[in-house]
Amino acid sequence: KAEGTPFDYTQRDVILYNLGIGAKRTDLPYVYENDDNFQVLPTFGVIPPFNAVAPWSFNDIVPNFSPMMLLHGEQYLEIRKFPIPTEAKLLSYPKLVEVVDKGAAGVVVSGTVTKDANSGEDVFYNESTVFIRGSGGFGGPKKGGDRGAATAVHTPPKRNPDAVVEEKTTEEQAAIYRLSGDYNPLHIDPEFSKVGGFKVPILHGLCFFGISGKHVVQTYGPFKNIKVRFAGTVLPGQTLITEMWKTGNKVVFQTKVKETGKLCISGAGAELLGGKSAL
Ligand code: HDC
Repeated sequence: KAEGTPFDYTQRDVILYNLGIGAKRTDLPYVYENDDNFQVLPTFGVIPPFNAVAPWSFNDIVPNFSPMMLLHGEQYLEIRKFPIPTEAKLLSYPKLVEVVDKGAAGVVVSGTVTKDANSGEDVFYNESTVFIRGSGGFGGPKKGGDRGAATAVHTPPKRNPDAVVEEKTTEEQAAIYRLSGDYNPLHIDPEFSKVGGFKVPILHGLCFFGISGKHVVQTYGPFKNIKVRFAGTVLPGQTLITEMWKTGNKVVFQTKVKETGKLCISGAGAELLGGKSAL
Protein backbone atom coordinates (compact mmCIF):
# COMPACT_ATOMS: atom_id res chain seq x y z
CA LYS A 1 0.00 0.00 0.00
CA ALA A 2 1.37 3.43 -0.98
CA GLU A 3 2.43 5.69 1.85
CA GLY A 4 0.87 9.14 1.87
CA THR A 5 2.86 12.35 2.30
CA PRO A 6 1.81 13.98 5.57
CA PHE A 7 0.69 17.60 5.79
CA ASP A 8 -0.16 18.85 9.26
CA TYR A 9 -1.50 22.39 9.54
CA THR A 10 -2.72 24.79 12.17
CA GLN A 11 -4.62 28.09 12.31
CA ARG A 12 -1.33 29.87 11.70
CA ASP A 13 -0.98 28.17 8.29
CA VAL A 14 -4.57 29.13 7.50
CA ILE A 15 -3.92 32.81 8.24
CA LEU A 16 -0.64 32.77 6.28
CA TYR A 17 -2.41 31.23 3.26
CA ASN A 18 -5.27 33.72 3.41
CA LEU A 19 -2.74 36.60 3.59
CA GLY A 20 -0.84 35.08 0.67
CA ILE A 21 -3.93 35.41 -1.51
CA GLY A 22 -4.58 38.99 -0.50
CA ALA A 23 -6.69 38.89 2.69
CA LYS A 24 -6.66 42.30 4.41
CA ARG A 25 -6.20 42.95 8.14
CA THR A 26 -9.87 43.99 8.21
CA ASP A 27 -11.04 40.60 6.79
CA LEU A 28 -11.29 39.20 10.32
CA PRO A 29 -12.73 35.75 9.37
CA TYR A 30 -9.58 35.24 7.26
CA VAL A 31 -6.92 36.71 9.54
CA TYR A 32 -8.13 36.37 13.14
CA GLU A 33 -8.34 32.94 14.77
CA ASN A 34 -10.77 34.18 17.46
CA ASP A 35 -13.33 35.45 14.94
CA ASP A 36 -16.59 33.45 15.23
CA ASN A 37 -16.48 32.82 11.51
CA PHE A 38 -12.74 32.02 11.24
CA GLN A 39 -12.19 30.10 7.99
CA VAL A 40 -9.72 29.16 5.33
CA LEU A 41 -10.44 30.23 1.77
CA PRO A 42 -11.43 27.06 -0.12
CA THR A 43 -8.58 27.19 -2.64
CA PHE A 44 -6.38 26.20 0.33
CA GLY A 45 -7.17 22.69 -0.89
CA VAL A 46 -4.26 22.95 -3.34
CA ILE A 47 -1.73 23.41 -0.51
CA PRO A 48 -1.68 20.07 1.40
CA PRO A 49 -0.74 17.98 -1.69
CA PHE A 50 1.72 20.52 -3.09
CA ASN A 51 4.91 18.90 -1.82
CA ALA A 52 3.60 15.34 -1.86
CA VAL A 53 6.29 12.91 -2.94
CA ALA A 54 5.52 11.75 -6.48
CA PRO A 55 6.27 8.16 -7.49
CA TRP A 56 7.95 9.45 -10.71
CA SER A 57 10.58 11.96 -11.75
CA PHE A 58 10.17 14.47 -14.61
CA ASN A 59 13.51 13.31 -16.05
CA ASP A 60 12.03 9.85 -16.56
CA ILE A 61 8.87 10.97 -18.37
CA VAL A 62 9.86 13.90 -20.63
CA PRO A 63 13.05 14.75 -22.57
CA ASN A 64 15.28 17.77 -21.75
CA PHE A 65 13.58 18.49 -18.45
CA SER A 66 14.57 21.78 -16.83
CA PRO A 67 12.82 23.17 -13.75
CA MET A 68 13.39 26.69 -15.13
CA MET A 69 11.19 25.89 -18.12
CA LEU A 70 8.33 24.49 -16.08
CA LEU A 71 5.14 26.56 -15.79
CA HIS A 72 1.91 25.71 -14.08
CA GLY A 73 -0.60 25.13 -16.88
CA GLU A 74 -3.93 24.16 -15.31
CA GLN A 75 -5.43 23.30 -11.96
CA TYR A 76 -8.54 21.42 -10.89
CA LEU A 77 -9.53 21.28 -7.22
CA GLU A 78 -12.41 19.33 -5.73
CA ILE A 79 -13.35 19.90 -2.09
CA ARG A 80 -14.74 16.64 -0.73
CA LYS A 81 -15.30 17.63 2.90
CA PHE A 82 -17.14 20.68 4.26
CA PRO A 83 -16.51 22.75 6.24
CA ILE A 84 -12.80 22.75 5.44
CA PRO A 85 -11.01 22.21 8.76
CA THR A 86 -8.90 25.12 10.06
CA GLU A 87 -6.44 22.61 11.50
CA ALA A 88 -5.88 19.00 10.55
CA LYS A 89 -3.46 16.19 9.85
CA LEU A 90 -3.74 15.06 6.24
CA LEU A 91 -2.11 12.54 3.92
CA SER A 92 -1.72 12.96 0.14
CA TYR A 93 -1.40 10.23 -2.50
CA PRO A 94 -0.16 11.51 -5.90
CA LYS A 95 -0.56 9.56 -9.14
CA LEU A 96 0.63 10.24 -12.66
CA VAL A 97 -2.48 10.86 -14.80
CA GLU A 98 -1.02 11.52 -18.26
CA VAL A 99 1.92 12.86 -20.27
CA VAL A 100 0.94 14.79 -23.42
CA ASP A 101 3.21 15.85 -26.28
CA LYS A 102 2.55 19.42 -27.47
CA GLY A 103 5.53 19.43 -29.84
CA ALA A 104 7.41 22.37 -28.37
CA ALA A 105 6.36 21.44 -24.84
CA GLY A 106 5.59 18.45 -22.68
CA VAL A 107 2.44 18.52 -20.57
CA VAL A 108 2.30 16.40 -17.42
CA VAL A 109 -0.86 15.88 -15.37
CA SER A 110 -0.81 14.53 -11.83
CA GLY A 111 -3.81 13.66 -9.67
CA THR A 112 -3.69 13.64 -5.89
CA VAL A 113 -6.20 12.48 -3.31
CA THR A 114 -5.76 14.07 0.11
CA LYS A 115 -7.28 12.28 3.10
CA ASP A 116 -7.78 13.00 6.77
CA ALA A 117 -5.03 11.05 8.54
CA ASN A 118 -7.29 10.08 11.45
CA SER A 119 -10.62 9.26 9.79
CA GLY A 120 -9.32 8.22 6.36
CA GLU A 121 -12.03 10.41 4.77
CA ASP A 122 -11.27 12.21 1.49
CA VAL A 123 -10.82 15.96 2.01
CA PHE A 124 -9.49 17.20 -1.35
CA TYR A 125 -8.78 15.93 -4.85
CA ASN A 126 -6.45 17.89 -7.15
CA GLU A 127 -5.33 17.56 -10.75
CA SER A 128 -2.33 19.71 -11.65
CA THR A 129 -1.06 20.24 -15.18
CA VAL A 130 2.46 21.46 -15.77
CA PHE A 131 3.61 22.88 -19.09
CA ILE A 132 7.31 22.19 -19.64
CA ARG A 133 8.74 24.33 -22.42
CA GLY A 134 11.31 22.53 -24.59
CA SER A 135 10.28 19.07 -23.34
CA GLY A 136 7.99 17.93 -26.17
CA GLY A 137 8.50 16.08 -29.43
CA PHE A 138 8.89 12.65 -27.82
CA GLY A 139 6.13 11.04 -29.87
CA GLY A 140 3.51 10.92 -27.13
CA PRO A 141 -0.24 11.52 -27.49
CA LYS A 142 -1.06 15.07 -28.67
CA LYS A 143 -4.30 15.41 -26.69
CA GLY A 144 -5.17 14.63 -23.11
CA GLY A 145 -8.12 12.54 -21.95
CA ASP A 146 -11.61 13.69 -20.94
CA ARG A 147 -12.05 13.47 -17.17
CA GLY A 148 -15.25 15.44 -16.80
CA ALA A 149 -15.08 18.44 -14.47
CA ALA A 150 -11.29 18.05 -14.12
CA THR A 151 -10.72 18.75 -17.83
CA ALA A 152 -13.75 20.94 -18.61
CA VAL A 153 -13.10 24.16 -20.49
CA HIS A 154 -15.75 26.71 -19.51
CA THR A 155 -16.76 29.25 -22.15
CA PRO A 156 -18.11 32.59 -20.93
CA PRO A 157 -21.56 33.51 -22.28
CA LYS A 158 -21.70 36.35 -24.85
CA ARG A 159 -23.34 38.81 -22.43
CA ASN A 160 -21.41 41.23 -20.21
CA PRO A 161 -20.18 39.62 -16.99
CA ASP A 162 -22.70 39.40 -14.14
CA ALA A 163 -20.04 40.47 -11.63
CA VAL A 164 -16.55 41.92 -11.82
CA VAL A 165 -14.04 42.14 -8.96
CA GLU A 166 -10.80 44.08 -9.21
CA GLU A 167 -7.88 43.59 -6.82
CA LYS A 168 -4.34 44.91 -6.91
CA THR A 169 -1.68 42.40 -5.85
CA THR A 170 1.20 43.73 -3.80
CA GLU A 171 4.89 43.81 -4.74
CA GLU A 172 5.39 41.29 -1.91
CA GLN A 173 2.60 38.92 -3.00
CA ALA A 174 4.88 36.10 -4.19
CA ALA A 175 7.28 36.60 -1.25
CA ILE A 176 4.38 35.95 1.15
CA TYR A 177 2.56 33.30 -0.90
CA ARG A 178 5.67 31.08 -1.14
CA LEU A 179 5.63 30.57 2.63
CA SER A 180 2.55 28.36 2.14
CA GLY A 181 4.86 25.76 0.57
CA ASP A 182 5.81 26.56 -3.05
CA TYR A 183 9.45 27.63 -2.70
CA ASN A 184 10.12 27.54 -6.45
CA PRO A 185 12.90 30.16 -7.02
CA LEU A 186 11.06 31.28 -10.20
CA HIS A 187 8.91 33.42 -7.91
CA ILE A 188 11.64 35.10 -5.84
CA ASP A 189 15.10 34.83 -7.45
CA PRO A 190 15.70 37.17 -10.44
CA GLU A 191 18.70 35.10 -11.60
CA PHE A 192 16.53 31.99 -11.85
CA SER A 193 13.52 33.70 -13.42
CA LYS A 194 15.81 35.31 -16.05
CA VAL A 195 16.91 31.86 -17.25
CA GLY A 196 13.24 30.92 -17.44
CA GLY A 197 12.65 33.94 -19.68
CA PHE A 198 11.25 36.43 -17.14
CA LYS A 199 13.07 39.65 -16.16
CA VAL A 200 11.21 39.79 -12.87
CA PRO A 201 10.18 36.78 -10.74
CA ILE A 202 6.58 35.95 -11.65
CA LEU A 203 3.63 35.33 -9.36
CA HIS A 204 2.70 31.73 -8.51
CA GLY A 205 -0.17 30.46 -10.65
CA LEU A 206 -1.79 29.09 -7.51
CA CYS A 207 -1.55 32.54 -5.91
CA PHE A 208 -3.62 34.26 -8.60
CA PHE A 209 -5.84 31.15 -8.73
CA GLY A 210 -6.48 31.74 -5.01
CA ILE A 211 -7.21 35.42 -5.51
CA SER A 212 -9.66 34.68 -8.34
CA GLY A 213 -11.25 31.89 -6.28
CA LYS A 214 -11.66 34.36 -3.41
CA HIS A 215 -13.51 36.69 -5.80
CA VAL A 216 -15.89 33.83 -6.69
CA VAL A 217 -16.49 32.91 -3.00
CA GLN A 218 -17.06 36.50 -1.97
CA THR A 219 -19.54 37.05 -4.81
CA TYR A 220 -21.43 33.73 -4.95
CA GLY A 221 -20.44 31.66 -1.88
CA PRO A 222 -18.42 28.47 -1.53
CA PHE A 223 -17.85 26.02 -4.37
CA LYS A 224 -17.31 22.26 -4.45
CA ASN A 225 -14.92 22.30 -7.36
CA ILE A 226 -12.95 24.80 -9.43
CA LYS A 227 -10.97 24.47 -12.66
CA VAL A 228 -8.66 27.02 -14.31
CA ARG A 229 -6.16 27.35 -17.13
CA PHE A 230 -3.19 29.63 -16.55
CA ALA A 231 -3.30 31.57 -19.81
CA GLY A 232 -0.68 34.22 -19.04
CA THR A 233 1.80 35.30 -16.42
CA VAL A 234 1.25 37.85 -13.63
CA LEU A 235 3.91 40.03 -12.01
CA PRO A 236 3.65 40.87 -8.31
CA GLY A 237 2.09 44.34 -8.05
CA GLN A 238 -0.18 43.96 -11.07
CA THR A 239 -3.96 44.31 -10.78
CA LEU A 240 -6.30 41.37 -11.37
CA ILE A 241 -9.79 41.74 -12.80
CA THR A 242 -12.05 38.70 -12.38
CA GLU A 243 -15.11 38.60 -14.65
CA MET A 244 -17.86 36.18 -13.59
CA TRP A 245 -21.00 34.79 -15.21
CA LYS A 246 -23.51 32.77 -13.19
CA THR A 247 -25.08 29.97 -15.22
CA GLY A 248 -27.28 27.80 -13.00
CA ASN A 249 -25.19 26.28 -10.25
CA LYS A 250 -21.94 27.16 -11.98
CA VAL A 251 -19.82 30.31 -12.09
CA VAL A 252 -17.88 30.66 -15.31
CA PHE A 253 -15.02 33.12 -14.91
CA GLN A 254 -11.83 34.56 -16.36
CA THR A 255 -9.19 36.86 -14.94
CA LYS A 256 -7.32 39.64 -16.72
CA VAL A 257 -4.24 41.65 -15.85
CA LYS A 258 -5.49 45.25 -15.82
CA GLU A 259 -2.14 46.77 -16.81
CA THR A 260 -1.82 44.67 -20.00
CA GLY A 261 -5.43 43.72 -20.75
CA LYS A 262 -4.28 40.09 -21.19
CA LEU A 263 -5.97 37.04 -19.69
CA CYS A 264 -4.05 35.24 -16.96
CA ILE A 265 -6.87 32.75 -16.21
CA SER A 266 -9.13 31.49 -18.98
CA GLY A 267 -11.84 28.89 -19.50
CA ALA A 268 -12.43 28.71 -15.77
CA GLY A 269 -15.43 27.49 -13.83
CA ALA A 270 -16.56 26.68 -10.30
CA GLU A 271 -19.52 24.53 -9.29
CA LEU A 272 -21.27 26.14 -6.31
CA LEU A 273 -21.92 24.21 -3.13
CA GLY A 274 -25.34 25.85 -2.86
CA GLY A 275 -27.64 25.86 0.15
CA LYS A 276 -26.56 27.05 3.56
CA SER A 277 -22.92 26.37 4.23
CA ALA A 278 -20.92 26.35 7.39
CA LEU A 279 -17.96 27.84 5.53
O1 HDC B 1 -0.17 29.92 -21.66
C1 HDC B 1 1.20 30.26 -21.66
C2 HDC B 1 1.52 30.91 -20.35
O2 HDC B 1 2.49 31.64 -20.20
N1 HDC B 1 0.69 30.69 -19.30
C3 HDC B 1 0.91 31.21 -17.97
C4 HDC B 1 1.75 30.27 -17.17
C5 HDC B 1 1.90 30.76 -15.75
O3 HDC B 1 2.12 31.93 -15.48
N2 HDC B 1 1.77 29.85 -14.75
C6 HDC B 1 1.86 30.22 -13.38
C7 HDC B 1 3.23 30.57 -12.94
S1 HDC B 1 4.37 29.22 -13.02
C8 HDC B 1 4.22 28.45 -11.47
O4 HDC B 1 3.42 28.87 -10.66
C9 HDC B 1 5.07 27.28 -11.25
C10 HDC B 1 4.92 26.71 -9.85
O5 HDC B 1 5.85 27.26 -8.94
C11 HDC B 1 5.12 25.22 -9.92
C12 HDC B 1 3.93 24.51 -10.49
C13 HDC B 1 3.83 23.13 -9.93
C14 HDC B 1 2.40 22.61 -10.05
C15 HDC B 1 2.29 21.24 -9.53
C16 HDC B 1 1.52 21.13 -8.26
C17 HDC B 1 1.52 19.71 -7.70
C18 HDC B 1 2.03 28.96 -21.93
C19 HDC B 1 3.50 29.30 -22.01
C20 HDC B 1 1.79 27.94 -20.81
C21 HDC B 1 1.57 28.35 -23.23
O6 HDC B 1 1.67 29.29 -24.24
P1 HDC B 1 2.15 28.89 -25.72
O7 HDC B 1 3.47 28.23 -25.65
O8 HDC B 1 1.99 30.10 -26.56
O9 HDC B 1 1.15 27.75 -26.09
P2 HDC B 1 0.04 27.74 -27.22
O10 HDC B 1 0.71 27.88 -28.54
O11 HDC B 1 -1.05 28.69 -26.84
O12 HDC B 1 -0.54 26.28 -27.07
C22 HDC B 1 0.24 25.13 -27.37
C23 HDC B 1 -0.51 23.91 -26.90
O13 HDC B 1 -0.48 23.83 -25.47
C24 HDC B 1 -1.80 23.95 -24.92
N3 HDC B 1 -1.74 24.91 -23.81
C25 HDC B 1 -1.64 26.25 -23.90
N4 HDC B 1 -1.62 26.79 -22.68
C26 HDC B 1 -1.73 25.79 -21.80
C27 HDC B 1 -1.81 24.58 -22.51
N5 HDC B 1 -1.94 23.39 -21.91
C28 HDC B 1 -2.01 23.41 -20.54
N6 HDC B 1 -1.92 24.53 -19.79
C29 HDC B 1 -1.80 25.73 -20.39
N7 HDC B 1 -1.75 26.84 -19.64
C30 HDC B 1 -2.67 24.49 -26.03
O14 HDC B 1 -4.01 24.08 -25.87
C31 HDC B 1 -1.99 23.93 -27.26
O15 HDC B 1 -2.39 22.58 -27.43
P3 HDC B 1 -3.27 22.18 -28.71
O16 HDC B 1 -2.45 22.60 -29.86
O17 HDC B 1 -3.47 20.71 -28.57
O18 HDC B 1 -4.55 22.98 -28.54
